Amino acid sequence: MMTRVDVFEDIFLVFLGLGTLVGIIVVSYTLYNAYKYRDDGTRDPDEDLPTLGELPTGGTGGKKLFVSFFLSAIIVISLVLWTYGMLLYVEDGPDDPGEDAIEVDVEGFAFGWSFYYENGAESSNEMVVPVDTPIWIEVTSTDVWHAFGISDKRVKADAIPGERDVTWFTAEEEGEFLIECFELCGPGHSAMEADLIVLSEEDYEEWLEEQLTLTLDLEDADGESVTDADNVEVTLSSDDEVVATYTGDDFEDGVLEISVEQGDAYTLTVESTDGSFETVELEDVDIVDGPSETVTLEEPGEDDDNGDDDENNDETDTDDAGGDD
Ligand SMILES: [Cu+2]
Repeated sequence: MMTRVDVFEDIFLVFLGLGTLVGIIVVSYTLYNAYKYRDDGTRDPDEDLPTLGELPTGGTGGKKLFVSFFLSAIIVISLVLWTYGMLLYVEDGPDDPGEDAIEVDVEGFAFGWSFYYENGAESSNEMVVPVDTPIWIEVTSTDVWHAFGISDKRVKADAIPGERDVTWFTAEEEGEFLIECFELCGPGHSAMEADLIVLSEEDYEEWLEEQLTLTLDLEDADGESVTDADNVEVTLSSDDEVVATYTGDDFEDGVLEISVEQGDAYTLTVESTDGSFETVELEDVDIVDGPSETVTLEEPGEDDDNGDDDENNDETDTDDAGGDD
């Protein structure tokens, strides 16, 4: 499969090669004639030499002129057609949209980038993609004009509020590459960078799964970790429909890992099976970028005195700096 990098490399090499060739021919022919018609002091003073500004007349009917014009035309026209064909390929991408192609929505903001994946996962300032897979990106902005670019992959797309610029690229090797903003957008422009992280197919799947996993930690009223979760029942629901339930057995050392198929905002309920603590309900828990939550279990009755207090205490999102919309 031909990547964008291959296309632009080819165009560059062909133009460089032809330019060099034409340059060599023109300069050599000029030097040759300069030497051939040099003034070596043996000229007949009566010879009819042209004077400065005089146009040549007669001769071979402009044969040389015609040949050079014809050759130039062939070269220029074939270059235009060939380059145009290559750029059409860059526009359309490989087998649009391609079976295993991946779509990522890119959102620029002053001053950074957010990435949204098909299964609802999200990441900020790091774009994670699998190797050897066509990646289609849809780029937009939430505030002012930006331009999304990955020089290494020859990618550039406008990021304009209300508009979506679609383009693609394929990463041929694993590694980290620099994403930059290419539109002067404000005082933070030059630092408006993100990482393109290219992983193997398996590592990419694993990363996606991690994004859609919530780590739930329990602690008691004193802030001590609860390791014995036998009497705990956790319910995950979305739009009032129960997605999954977990019991004490699903905890490991007091920590529960909840994985979902689709990244979204979920409601999380932590209940006691024996009434030893108050039920805790967390609403709008975003499982999109590998968040973690710590839930404080209060003994029943305590709640009456400081009811408003614990609602705020319950939610500690350690992994989601700036991720809230
Ligand atoms: Cu910018």
